[in-house]
Amino acid sequence: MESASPSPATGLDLVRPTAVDDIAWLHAGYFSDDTAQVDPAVARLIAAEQRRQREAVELVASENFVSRAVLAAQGSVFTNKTVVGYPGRRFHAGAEWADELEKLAIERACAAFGCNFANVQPHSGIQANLAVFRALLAPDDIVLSMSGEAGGHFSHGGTSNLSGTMARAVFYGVDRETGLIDYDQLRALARTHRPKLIVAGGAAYPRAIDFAVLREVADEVGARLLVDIAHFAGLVVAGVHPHPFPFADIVTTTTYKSLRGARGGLILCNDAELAERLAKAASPGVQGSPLLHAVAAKAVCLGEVLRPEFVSYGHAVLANARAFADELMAKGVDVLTSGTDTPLVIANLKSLGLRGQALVESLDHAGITCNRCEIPFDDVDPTQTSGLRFGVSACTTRGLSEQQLRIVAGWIAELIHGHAQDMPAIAACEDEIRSRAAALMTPLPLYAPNASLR
Ligand code: DSN
Repeated sequence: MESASPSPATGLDLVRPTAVDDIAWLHAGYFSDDTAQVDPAVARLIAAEQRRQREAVELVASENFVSRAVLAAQGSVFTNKTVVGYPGRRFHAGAEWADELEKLAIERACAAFGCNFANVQPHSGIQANLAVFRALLAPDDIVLSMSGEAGGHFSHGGTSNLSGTMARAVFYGVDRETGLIDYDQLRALARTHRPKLIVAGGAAYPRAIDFAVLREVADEVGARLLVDIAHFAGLVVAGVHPHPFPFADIVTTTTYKSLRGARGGLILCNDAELAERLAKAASPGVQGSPLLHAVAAKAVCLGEVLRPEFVSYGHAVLANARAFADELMAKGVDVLTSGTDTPLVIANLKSLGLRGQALVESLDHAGITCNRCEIPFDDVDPTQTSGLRFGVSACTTRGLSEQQLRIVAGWIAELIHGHAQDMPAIAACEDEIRSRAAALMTPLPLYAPNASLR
């Protein structure tokens, strides 16, 4: 008689409840404890940064305060998922929710910017610009971009950046008197150099750009037009700044400045063939797996910018920037172009003989954060500069009004003039302004101090 054969191994006999404590390679609380419980050293730094953000007048132009929902999406389990490729054509399996997520972010980006195609994968604005360069240019091609001292960005062909090796850059600038783009020079350079790509936008140009003129020049010389709207994307969405479409072939932006979202970049266009080239250039061209947690946060941000409150925000940012610029000028501080059409305000310290970097440090001591910036025709070492760049996107999110920004501009002017006059008690002045800044900012809305951000 044959013996009974053993039942096939299903593995189910191995199923048993397992506690984290039973897994030797996981520390206690691996799936449950937050940073404060697991890593007090990092938690202390997060708490300190949170306090700094609450108390300082945040005027760094490339910053903002994301919503709690964006912050939570950024910290979501999508950080665990790896995909390469695009929705419906991924290299890794298990991508169904990642696909849904990315499609949602794309749909919202297209709705926000009124375009047909959006790539939401770039890790940053620079990755977005590198993808455009990779898609359109060969190393011997000419790209015509705004110079850094005129307010352009180094990822538009600057020698310090990879983009500078991807094409030969020729730079246009601004008019010495008005500080506005010198469109005649731009046209003449385009005719001479026949660029394959013309780039507009940047990091420190405060005025609206004449996109129609750029389109005309691009058409005349057979170039594509890229507009990098990183600093004023939020104003475009809110309808308080001229729209780069339909003039631009491609628009790039970061998502964390006036757009008030997660850190990252977007590439936008209207042409299917171009969109496909840009997709390949973005991934695998210049990056691999997208940061899906950032894509999740971008999706939330792009949902927020479609809400009516965001239109109010755009109006408030522009009004605040203009009030801030007006007050600086009223208090004797030169402002480039005598105003702004964006969240940016650039102070020109040249006539006062001051250096931007020294003022950045002094203002930081005084609880007001900003950064130095080159100004057109600056002859000062770029690590020092004659300019200060301010942006009001972040403090507008916290609720600062035009009147309050005028007060802040007055404090800044006080400190600038103190330096210009070699005021002996400058440290006391910084301390005094710091306490005023904290008194102004601390009561304003921000994440609850005890919220689980750690
Ligand atoms: N591009 C840098 C800036 O404008 O500050 C970082 O976003």
